[in-house]
Amino acid sequence: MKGIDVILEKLGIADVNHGVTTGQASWESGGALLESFSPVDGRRIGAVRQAAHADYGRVVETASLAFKTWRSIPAPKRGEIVRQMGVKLREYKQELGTLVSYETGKSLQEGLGEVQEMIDICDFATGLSRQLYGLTMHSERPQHRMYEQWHPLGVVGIISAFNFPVAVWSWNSMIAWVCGNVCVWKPSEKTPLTAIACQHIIQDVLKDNHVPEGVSCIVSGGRDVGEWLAQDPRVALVSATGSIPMGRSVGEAVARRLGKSLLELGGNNAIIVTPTADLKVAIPAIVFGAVGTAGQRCTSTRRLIVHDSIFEEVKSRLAKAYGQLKIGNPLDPGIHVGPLIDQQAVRQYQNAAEQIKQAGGSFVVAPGIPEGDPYTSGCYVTPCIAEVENHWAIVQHETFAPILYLIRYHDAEEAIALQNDVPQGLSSAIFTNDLRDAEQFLSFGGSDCGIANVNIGTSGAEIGGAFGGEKETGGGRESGSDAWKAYMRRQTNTINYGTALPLAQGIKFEI
Ligand code: UN1
Repeated sequence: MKGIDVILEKLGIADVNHGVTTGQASWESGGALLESFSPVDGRRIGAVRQAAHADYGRVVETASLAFKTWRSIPAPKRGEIVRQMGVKLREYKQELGTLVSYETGKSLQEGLGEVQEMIDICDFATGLSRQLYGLTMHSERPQHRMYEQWHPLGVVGIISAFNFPVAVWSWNSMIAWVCGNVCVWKPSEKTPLTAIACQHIIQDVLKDNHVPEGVSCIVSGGRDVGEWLAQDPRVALVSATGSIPMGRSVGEAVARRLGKSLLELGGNNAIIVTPTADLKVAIPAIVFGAVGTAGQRCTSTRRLIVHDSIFEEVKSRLAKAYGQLKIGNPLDPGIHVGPLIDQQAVRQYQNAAEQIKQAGGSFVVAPGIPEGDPYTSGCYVTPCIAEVENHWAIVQHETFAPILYLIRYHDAEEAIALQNDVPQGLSSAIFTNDLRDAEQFLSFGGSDCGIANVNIGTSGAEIGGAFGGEKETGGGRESGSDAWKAYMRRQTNTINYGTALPLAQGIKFEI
C-alpha cells in the first residue's frame, strides 16, 4: 500500500528490525527472523530479529539493574516522564494508529482509538503518580502508629495479544512505571512491528530524561519467550493477555514459583435484550460489539439473549443491519469490517460455522468468505448470526471471529442464568428501561462478569475503570481504578514511639 511506506519510515520501521531493545539501545539478537504480513493485503511489512535465550537473560539482567535507579526516582517525577510519553503519542497518533490498523486489520478508527487509549492511560498514570496512597490505622497499643505503604515490585513482564497490540502494553507499562517498576515486553508474534514503533516513539523521552537502559525493554519472540518470563524468578509480576490456554500455562508456571500473575484472558460476552429495551440504541451497540475489530476483541459481543416477545423483531433488525455492513480494506473510512488477523483465524471461523451446523444451529445471516479484490489476502470473512442453544460446546467456547449467537429467553431469571452459564466472565450488558431488570442484573445475583453495563454494549470499556474478568477470564484487573495495586507490594508498618513494649492482643511477657 502506498502511504504505508511513508508511515513506516516516520516510525523508524526498517525492512529488518532489532526485536530486542532495552530502551534506547537495540541489540544484535541471536533468534530467528520473524516476518510480519498485513492481513489487509497480504504484503510483507517487515521483519524483526527475535530474542535467543541468552539475549533474554541479558535483557532481564539489564532491567534488574535499572530497577535500582528507577525506583529511587520520586513517583511524581516518574509520572512526569510518562506525561512526556503521552505528548509523543499525541504527536504520532496518526502514524501509529495507521500501522496498528495495517498490521492487525482493525479499522483505522479503531487503530486511532487504540492510540487514544494509550494517551489517556498516560494522563491517568501521571495523576496516579501523586496518588499511590496507603492507609493509616489506629494501633491497639499506646504510643504506637500503624500505616501501610506501597513499594514497587521490580521487573514486570508483559505478554500482549495481537488484537490490542499497543494499548494493552501501555495499560500495563505506564502504570507499572509510575509505580517504580521496570518492564520487559513480549509483544504478540503476530504484530511485532507496532511494538518496535512504540519503542521508537518513546526513545527521545527516555534519552532526554536520562532514563537508564532496562526500564523499557522488548524481547520479541514466540511462546518460548513467554515461558522464559513465566518461569523466571527475577520477574516479579507477569501480566498476560491472550487465550485461556495461554493464560493457564503462564498462570501455572508463575504459581509454581509463587510469583505474581495478572491474567486477562478470553471472554464469552453476552447482551441481554429485555422487552423494554430501546432498540434504536441496542441494535448499533450489538452490531458494533459483534463485528467491531472483526469480532476479535476479548470484549466482543458473542451471545445475544433476547426476550421471546421481541425475538423476531430483533432478529430481523439485525439481519437488516448486517446486510448494510461493508467488508473491506480497514484503512478505508467507509468500511465497517476488516480482515481477521491471519488465515489460521479464518479456518477457526470456518470450523466454528461447521460445528454450529452440526449442533443443529440455523443461520440468520450466513457465514462466508468473500473472494476477489480486495480480499486476496485470504483473511476476510463475512460476519454471521446463528440461532443456537447456550449449552452447546461451540457456544461455550470463545471463537475469535464475528459470529453472533442468538438465544431466546422467557423470564428475567432465566436470562441471567444463561448469561452466567459459560466458563468465561469478562464483559456483559443489558438493554432495558426497566429499573428492576437493570438493578437485578447489576446485583450480586446478577451478572458474574468483571464488567456489567446497562444500555451500552460489552466492548469499548474506558481506561478509567478496572478492566478484567472472573472465572476463566483469569481474575486480573488492569488500567484504571486501583488496578495499580497489582504492580506494587504492600508493606504494613508499626512504630513504637513510647518507652514500654506493650504486646498485641494484651499478651504479657516479662523477663
Ligand atoms: C481486548 O480486547 O483485549 O473494552 C481489550 C474494549 C477495549 C479493550 C479490549 N477498551 O473493548
